Amino acid sequence: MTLYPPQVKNIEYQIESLVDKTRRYLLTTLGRTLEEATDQEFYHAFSLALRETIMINWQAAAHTFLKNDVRMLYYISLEHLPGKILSQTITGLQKEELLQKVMMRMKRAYNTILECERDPGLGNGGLGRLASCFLESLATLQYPAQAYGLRYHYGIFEQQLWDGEQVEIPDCWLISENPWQFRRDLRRVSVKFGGHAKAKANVYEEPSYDLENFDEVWVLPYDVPIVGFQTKNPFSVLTLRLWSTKESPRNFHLQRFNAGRLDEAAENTTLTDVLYPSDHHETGKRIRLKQEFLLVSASLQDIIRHYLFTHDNFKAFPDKVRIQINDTHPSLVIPELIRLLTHKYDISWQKACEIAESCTSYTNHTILQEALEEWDTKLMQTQLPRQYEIIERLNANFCTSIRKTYPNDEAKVRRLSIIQDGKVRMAKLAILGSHTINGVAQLHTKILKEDLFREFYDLFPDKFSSITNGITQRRFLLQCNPLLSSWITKRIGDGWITDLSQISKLNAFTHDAADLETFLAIKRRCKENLIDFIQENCKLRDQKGVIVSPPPVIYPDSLFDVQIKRIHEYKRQLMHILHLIMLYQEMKTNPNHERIPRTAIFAGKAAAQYETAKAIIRLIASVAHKVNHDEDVSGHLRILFIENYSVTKAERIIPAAELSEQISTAGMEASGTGNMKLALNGALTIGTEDGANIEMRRAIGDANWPFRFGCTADELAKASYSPQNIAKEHPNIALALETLKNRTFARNDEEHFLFCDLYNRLTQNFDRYHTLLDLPSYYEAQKKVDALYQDPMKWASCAIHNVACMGMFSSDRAIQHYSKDIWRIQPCPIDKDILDHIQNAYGH
Ligand code: 26V
Repeated sequence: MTLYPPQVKNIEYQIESLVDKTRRYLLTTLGRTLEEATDQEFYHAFSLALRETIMINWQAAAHTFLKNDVRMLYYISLEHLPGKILSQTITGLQKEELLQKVMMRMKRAYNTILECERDPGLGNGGLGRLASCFLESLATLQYPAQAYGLRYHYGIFEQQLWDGEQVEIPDCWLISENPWQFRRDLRRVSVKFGGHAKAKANVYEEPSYDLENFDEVWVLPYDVPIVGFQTKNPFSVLTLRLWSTKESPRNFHLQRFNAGRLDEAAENTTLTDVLYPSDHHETGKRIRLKQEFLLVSASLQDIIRHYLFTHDNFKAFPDKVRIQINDTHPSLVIPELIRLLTHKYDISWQKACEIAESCTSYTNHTILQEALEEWDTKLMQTQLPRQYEIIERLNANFCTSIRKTYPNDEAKVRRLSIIQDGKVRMAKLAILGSHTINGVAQLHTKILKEDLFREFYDLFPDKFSSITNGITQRRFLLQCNPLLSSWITKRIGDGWITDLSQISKLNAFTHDAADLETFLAIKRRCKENLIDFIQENCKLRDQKGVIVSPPPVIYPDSLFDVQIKRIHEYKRQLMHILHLIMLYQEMKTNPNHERIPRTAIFAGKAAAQYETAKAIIRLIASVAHKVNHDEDVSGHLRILFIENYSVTKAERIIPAAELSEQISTAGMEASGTGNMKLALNGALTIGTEDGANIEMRRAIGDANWPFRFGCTADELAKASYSPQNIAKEHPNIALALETLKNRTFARNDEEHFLFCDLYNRLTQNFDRYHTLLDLPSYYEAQKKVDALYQDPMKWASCAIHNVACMGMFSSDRAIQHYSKDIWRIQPCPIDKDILDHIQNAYGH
């Protein structure tokens, strides 16, 4: 009997079957009856029941990759932000309606149950979310791939605002048992730290290193299923394998404990405890280095084990394995792979270097100097003596080759050297050791080639490539915005879900009044939904964190002006709030003003030690407090800061956004991906010429990109300006700046001190973010926002046009580009015989 295409059992049967399974899991796994089960327990049992649906395809996909002996992609990343796994699974299976019926029958509220899952906050921001969009696209496009990461016990902190001050609360996402993780005891590996590297010769008489007196750590993987969207083929399921040192009792050092060295005793059990704030400057973090190596070493052992399952030598290894290094964090893959090949598998140094280069490629995600990773040589020598020896040797050979090409230019050798001033420069290691380095938007890649890594580009021009980021339209339109999605599908069919280029067909619907009105009505509904969410979930806290007051009343007719992203000086939330102060003053001084009503919505976390970013949050909160309590502007201006931004919060806010703030200093935002998510949901962008904004503008066309402002990166490179002159020429800017000093918003001495510091950063010292230089043109662009918003039909037409031009910003396009040009991998749909076989043996 062939079960493919899957038997379409009638809906009623499917509902009953899930109801049945959920009940059974409630009883057999949780020991509860349906009537007494809490929502959390119900969520758990329901997830276990739904999980059954994907297990067969998960196994079948893995077996298919093995049977076909395909080239596999391994995406290694210290960060992953997948969002809720249950919602992703439901979207992939396209079972939303059915599952709503199941829950209705079991008397549970669908959204409440979905909310029970905690977001795995295993990342800081853009880089982690990109990894998750990519994995979802890889699964949907049925590529043979697997991702690796760490299972941090505490993900990114939970952010609360206590009377405007960010407070970090530990993120205990594992507090209830997680039904979407599979502990794989069989795949446990050991990773070695410290000790002494003892040189010995390998079979080629080359140096290789034994390790003595090392510290051994056991690492256990937990697998998370990532379900691809079901197309004409059976849906694929890929694995996100997360390593943990927590659950291996052998990692605890009893001898150290008995000697009273408690911290040391527990160090290895706690290695994967916390996510580091990689978006903030940090030096000399021993545990972070151990985390990076742990991820690299465990993943490589796993990759090699997988390869050796179907091979008995390494000849085919460079053909079968592709490893993507997500930023430099996993770049120790290069020395560790060389070490394993030369030491454990008797491959010559030369050959091992070639294999490592063929297999690895590296994505750079930031050009900020202070963000480039470097490790103290001493620390690396102590923790990873063998890998350090290999890096030294790689570097020595590299320096020799530079000297050959550029004799008598020792300064150049120093600049290119991987080891410089007692530090290992990880980006240089990644460029040298891998076959491709890519930037994440065109401008970003240009800066990499012409500026940051210019001398590497001179040496290896063919290694550089540009692939603009993308986002998955399944999560960030289909799933989060059902109203807009179904309107789009009604208009152009559902092809856009798996081929976003088809969204261009929407261009035919930018003129008809009925369409424009429908679009406006949908946006309005989305805004009302967000207002309901805010009223319910965004109550304000006092200085002790106690909830004391409801959020302000928000008017659905006002323009929803949204800036949602990490708080960083280069992203210029400070410029945004200065503009709101200017608006406030304008409204106060001129009661007959004609400014449109606005609701400004901020969300985003500041790194815990990033004082300036925290001061910016404080300023936003204080301005919000004053403005929201001022009767004179009520109905015209509201300012909100939504706590604890996350993937799930993004899904709530994005559909309601009308104006998307993408206002970074030109040249500083590598790409941005929130810009794409907001535009895809019908927000218009007010933006600088930075990152992917530039490509979005080109795709959309200048006529429908009306709010461009600010200096370009080239202009900024030459710019010099005097903040004092800007203040003189623009009295409204001067007045807004004054409020930072004159206690207009500061509610106590501490705030006064912090806001004065912000004032000084903008005016006294050289502001590397050029905030005041761009403020006048930002102000003018915001005036254009007002003008266009007063003509809703025109606004709607422009917004639909923006949505229609977002086709190329799907992560499907990005993944196809990586697959073709960097990884050279082919899709590998599930083998029907394998699927049948597993289904016959295990299906019902
Ligand atoms: C790191 C650091 C560390 C030192 C202090 C300043 C600083 C600022 C930023 C970062 C960024 C860390 C890497 C990252 O998340 N990059 C983001 O990657 C996204 C995906 O490619 C991209 O869309 C964002 O523009 C980029 O900021």
